[in-house]
Amino acid sequence: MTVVFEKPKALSEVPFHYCPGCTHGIIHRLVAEAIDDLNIQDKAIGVAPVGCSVFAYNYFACDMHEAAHGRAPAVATGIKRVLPDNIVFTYQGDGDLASIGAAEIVHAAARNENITVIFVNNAIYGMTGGQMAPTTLIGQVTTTSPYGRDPKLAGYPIKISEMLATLDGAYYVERVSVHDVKHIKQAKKAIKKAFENQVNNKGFSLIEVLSTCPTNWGMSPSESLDWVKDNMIPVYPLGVKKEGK
Ligand SMILES: Cc1ncc(C[n+]2csc(CCOP(=O)(O)OP(=O)(O)O)c2C)c(N)n1
Ligand code: SF4
Repeated sequence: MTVVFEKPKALSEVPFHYCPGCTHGIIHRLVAEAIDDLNIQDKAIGVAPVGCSVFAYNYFACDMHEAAHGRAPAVATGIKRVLPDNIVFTYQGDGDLASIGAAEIVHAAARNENITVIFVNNAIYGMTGGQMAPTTLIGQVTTTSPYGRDPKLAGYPIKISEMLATLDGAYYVERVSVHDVKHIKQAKKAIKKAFENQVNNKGFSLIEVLSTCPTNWGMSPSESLDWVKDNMIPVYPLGVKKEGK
């Protein structure tokens, strides 16, 4: 019988703990498929964050290192500099990367560290119960913005990809989404390219992936996919923000 679908080798035999409809699982799969396609499982080292993806170290079948809140790019920098022949990636949520870790990501990009960053933007702090994140949309209701995010009080959403694309050091920055099959395929290409760049010593690559949090958005899985399409993409337009120096 022809095998038409199988689990990537770079994913462990461990069931995900993610909520139904959460697209963290799809993004994990795309990362693992990229590792398989490039045949780099033996030399891949991932850095896991805080947030719902904290257990990434259980899911990726490669060496993994845990980092404190936001510090994954700094930890990845250290690992890559000591082990330059390894392929080092971080997997971080928006609370992790755009809030407490804002300095780490800016400076890793500015230094053109030869690492791959997977930035999962679900516009909310998922794990801790749905508080406002730097990426929360204007008017979006969260547990800490019960009347909707008001820019007068809480500022505007931070467009990390556009911001990093202004840095001379950043090599490749692209925003993708996983709300439907067409976009999942595009996301797969971008994630693979971000790893390929590191293999080819091109430098810092970051893929921002628009993701869902049905639990804290208070929506069904299918409503949350529509919400990404209708509400997030207009604020966070997809596409390559920077490629090459
Ligand atoms: C130093 C530190 N401060 C705060 C926390 C609490 N904390 C854990 S996860 C999290 C938010 C994570 O949100 P995000 O990165 O968006 O990931 P998601 O859960 O949405 O995937 C926070 C604030 C922590 N673990 N460590
Ligand atoms: S709380 Fe949100 S981000 Fe976390 S696993 Fe559930 S749906 Fe995903």
